[in-house]
Amino acid sequence: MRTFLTITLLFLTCMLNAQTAERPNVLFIFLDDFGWKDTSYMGSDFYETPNLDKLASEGMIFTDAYSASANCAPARASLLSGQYTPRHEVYNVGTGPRGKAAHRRLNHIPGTDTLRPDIQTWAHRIQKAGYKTATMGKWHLSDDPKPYGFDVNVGGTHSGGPPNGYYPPHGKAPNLQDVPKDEFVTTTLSKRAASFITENKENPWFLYLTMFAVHTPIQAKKDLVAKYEAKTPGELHDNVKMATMIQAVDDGVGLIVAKLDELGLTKKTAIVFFSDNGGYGPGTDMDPLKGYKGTYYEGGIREPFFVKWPGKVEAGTKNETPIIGVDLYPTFLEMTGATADENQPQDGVSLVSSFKGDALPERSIFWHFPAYLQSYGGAGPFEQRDPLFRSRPVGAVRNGDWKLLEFFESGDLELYNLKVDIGEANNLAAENPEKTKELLDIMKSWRESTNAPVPSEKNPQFEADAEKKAIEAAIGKTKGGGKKKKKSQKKGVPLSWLINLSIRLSTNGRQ
Ligand SMILES: [Ca+2]
Repeated sequence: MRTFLTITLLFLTCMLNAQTAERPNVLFIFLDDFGWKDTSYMGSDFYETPNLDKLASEGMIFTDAYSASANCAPARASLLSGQYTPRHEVYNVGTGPRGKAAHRRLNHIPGTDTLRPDIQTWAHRIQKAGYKTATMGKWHLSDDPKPYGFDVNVGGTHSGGPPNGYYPPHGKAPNLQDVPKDEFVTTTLSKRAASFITENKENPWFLYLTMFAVHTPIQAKKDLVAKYEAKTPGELHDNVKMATMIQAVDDGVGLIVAKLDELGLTKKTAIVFFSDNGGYGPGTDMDPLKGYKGTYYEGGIREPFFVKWPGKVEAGTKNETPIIGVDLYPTFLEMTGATADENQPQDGVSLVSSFKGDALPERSIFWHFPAYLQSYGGAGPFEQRDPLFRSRPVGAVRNGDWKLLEFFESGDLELYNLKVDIGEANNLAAENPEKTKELLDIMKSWRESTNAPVPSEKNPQFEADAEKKAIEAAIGKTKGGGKKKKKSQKKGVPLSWLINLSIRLSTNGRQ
């Protein structure tokens, strides 16, 4: 009997060791405000990303990967919790109303600016499974990321970025002291990442490399400026400062990849690449996608995404399945052999089967933004619904090739078939009422199931005439030209956009 028990125990230990040996290290490169076309492999004609291009070619590229939100904090709260916005209630950056009060028709839903500490993040679960966990760069969800499952924190605070931009001093940002005075923070974070990997080469690790790049300030890495000033501008991209910021990311990735090679960890390390929301409108361009950071058109939420996982993901593969930020929670758990907290709702599905080429179960994916985001100025207003706001309160759903947006101020609906209209130019809501109703019903029942609050209280400070005048003034400015225009703006303001806007303005203040 004793012999039998010993053999059984030995067998179980071997099984466990085999499983542990298979568990990959995970390097999760998460950029800030990095657009869908901002790498060479996705089609930039000006930015240079040879290291990212190589990694992408060694794994699977997802073409229809979405953030769960069009701006920073809610996207990150969804990423870390695996939950859509109505569950964690981080709806916007800050809880105050954004944009002019006289132009907002409804009271927004403030939500919270802090990820609830009782939410178990994937970092908690992965840490519990025996991994050493680190976050390096932007955190944005509380004062200190460490209670959210991280052993190591470099630079993470509640703030959206380091206090003085990309060059030091970095104020009180943890572990970003003693930085050489001319060192770009992207480089500093990459070096810290390489050190962390070296220190943990004998044990499994998960590194959340949440770069500050390429969020504003759009600030050049000085030693790269001359190179891009001498380069012929692209049709799509031509921003020299942005190009230097992107190369800094790519050079940093190169440095980390070289360290993995040197330590013999390349085959044991999975690399996942993603961004928190669309590119910054005045700085880059997602053409042919409409919109940019802050809008719920594709340019604001569709992101570059790839996974390289040696031995598990076939190199040179592409996947067109729609996936979304909340999927990464169960994905990371499955990759690392960590377990879920059964009592915590999860909105995503694990992508590991799709990494092998299997189809995911059919489903819809959702966005819920019951708030306002004011316009930038400097970017094309016709990539927004009106020139005053990148987004007014809106809900959206994607199901198969179809996407529906519902604007809560007016009840207006926009239906697009992304397969034939990736630029969301032709609103089919009136033409296809059956599909519109089908998607609206799906979205409404999802909202019920997540207790999603829909703004309905009128804003007493709203002034219909002030709004109308501001819109007309903004359109006038656009017609007059002025600033250098992006590729999509060079086409001019589409007549259909002006007609739709004037129809909507004529119903001003009715609701
Ligand atoms: Ca962002």
